[in-house]
Amino acid sequence: MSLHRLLLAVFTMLTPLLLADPPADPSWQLVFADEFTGTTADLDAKWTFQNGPNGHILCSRWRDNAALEDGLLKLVGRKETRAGQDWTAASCWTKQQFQYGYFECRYRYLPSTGTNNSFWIMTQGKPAQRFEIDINEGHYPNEINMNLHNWSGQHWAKGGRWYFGPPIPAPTQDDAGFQFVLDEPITTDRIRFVSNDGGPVRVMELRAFPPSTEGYPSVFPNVIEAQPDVPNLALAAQAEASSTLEPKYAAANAIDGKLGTDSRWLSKHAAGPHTLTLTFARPQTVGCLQLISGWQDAAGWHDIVNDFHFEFWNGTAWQPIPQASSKGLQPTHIVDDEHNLGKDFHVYGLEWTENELIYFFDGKEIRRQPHDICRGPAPVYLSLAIMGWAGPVTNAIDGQSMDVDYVRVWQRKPAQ
Ligand SMILES: [Ca+2]
Repeated sequence: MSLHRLLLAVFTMLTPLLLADPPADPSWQLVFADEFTGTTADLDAKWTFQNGPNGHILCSRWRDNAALEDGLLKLVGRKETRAGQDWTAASCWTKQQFQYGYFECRYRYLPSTGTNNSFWIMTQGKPAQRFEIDINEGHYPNEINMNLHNWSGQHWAKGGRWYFGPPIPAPTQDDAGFQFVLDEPITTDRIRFVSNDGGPVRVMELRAFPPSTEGYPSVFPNVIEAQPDVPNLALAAQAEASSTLEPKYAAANAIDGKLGTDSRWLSKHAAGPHTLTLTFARPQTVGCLQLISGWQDAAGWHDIVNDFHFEFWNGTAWQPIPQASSKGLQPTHIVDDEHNLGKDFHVYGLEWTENELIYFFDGKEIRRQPHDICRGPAPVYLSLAIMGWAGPVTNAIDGQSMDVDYVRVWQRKPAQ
């Protein structure tokens, strides 16, 4: 035995729970690899492609959207109408099937929100036990989603999210309060808050002020300096919400003049849009809107609304109010170039054993879950989806691609 192999054997014995680098670990053997060299026509030797629409996402997916270039498999998102959907992308799966092993893929996300960049495993046909292992349903810019789905009988899913990058500091009072001073005052009898966040959306207080040359009261009461005496028109309005989680979280709580966790409107758990409409007894001229969202405890502020804007009723239709909108989805972790999964390639891995799923990112374990359902053969999938629950879908997707450097699968050698 060479010194190298001896050292490797000792290392392997010392670290039985740590997955050693599979190519170097003699107990594993490579059973599948595609390095994506060659030409686009070569793809069909190892992969089968979807050709058709998808009911649950915004794109149809086609062989035409996959290409081999520069040693990469490119799954391309395009803004084009095909099979009744406004976007196209690509999805493929291996002709070979696998049961247990170590699965690894090096890839780079399509660099835009509104995309799902997936490396996953799912049974085909109707075996007795149907399951899906999402090694990563990756959402730009820095979110990794790992899910186990049971597709036999009653469906269930057990998942985990992991963000690449250090967490953003907890929100403060400054993050919970918003003020919008309008360049052009608006005269209307109805104003509404609209949020596309997933529910519950939380509004502790919503205020509307007439135009003032004195300034406006602070979003949070300031006890040191005198406040401008500008009336809050919302106090005399009626409030109506698209939904209410429970009676104690009624829409009226959002205009009662009270701050506090006990005086909030909460929408139901549901996808947006969620609306909170103020109706004035007669038309009012509004020069400033204030919003306080979320809730507060000793640890700070929580669940502040991300994605919202205001609209007014012009007598025939709802119109957006320029300036009165959020900046859009706020990341929960710091995303700089180093932590942007659409900028660089990273290695996503899974060790699948009879009883456990262990997820890896760049060789580091990031999640571990037991299972008792993934006990049959299944192919490996690579898929790009355009969809509405991974941030805004914009033209930035058009012509960009999820780029895959390789897929490799190892399995344990049979015991000697
Ligand atoms: Ca309130």
